[in-house]
Amino acid sequence: MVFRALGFRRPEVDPELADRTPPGQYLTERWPVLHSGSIPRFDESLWTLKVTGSVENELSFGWAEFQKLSMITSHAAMHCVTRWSKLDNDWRGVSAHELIQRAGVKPETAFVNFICEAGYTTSVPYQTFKRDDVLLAVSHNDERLTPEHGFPLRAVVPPLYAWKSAKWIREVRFMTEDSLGFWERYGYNNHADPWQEERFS
Ligand SMILES: Nc1nc2c(c(=O)[nH]1)N[C@H]1C(S)=C(S)[C@@H](COP(=O)(O)O)O[C@H]1N2
Ligand SMILES: [Mo]
Repeated sequence: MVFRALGFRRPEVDPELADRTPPGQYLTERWPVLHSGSIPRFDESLWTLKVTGSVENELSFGWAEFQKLSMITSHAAMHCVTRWSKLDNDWRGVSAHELIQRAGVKPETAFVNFICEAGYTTSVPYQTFKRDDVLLAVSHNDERLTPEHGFPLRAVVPPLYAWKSAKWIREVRFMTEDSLGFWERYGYNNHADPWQEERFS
């Protein structure tokens, strides 16, 4: 089948890999590129990351400023709804916790919207965003993100299908109610748990 020809492996060959691979997924060592639209150009003088919505302090970071925030590493798998999974990624970036603390997220917050270049959006429950492994990443496996993988900044939400890991993010908006994102409006499942195979709604 075509997946195997492209270097995708069935995880069943190795129980240890099978345990880490959600149902219906194939493993790849390469890193496929997947997105709608074209790769945005980065202009350091115009770029900002905004933190808005149900917070005590709305924030806006320039690129240099953002680099000075303390960073964490998150070791995680990546699962695309088109059935490829890439295990063992080391992401480095600013943790969700760091943004939550700096912005002072209000108690009524229930969802987090990621707003990206060219209008791409997606959202996650605040409960998920608060996890220790969620971050806004600037690098992958010790190398700065490449433009096709989200440079300068992407969200990484390991427990959910990868369309929730928004590339080229420009705003994190805390919300009291949910708002459907780009792929979710096309019928992708808004819960997006790969272990439950929540692919489409
Ligand atoms: N801005 C933006 N981010 C996006 C997407 C997109 O279309 N636009 N696609 C998502 C999907 S469906 C996947 S699988 C991952 C793929 O990330 P990668 O190209 O780095 O592998 O990016 C996600 N982030
Ligand atoms: Mo995807």
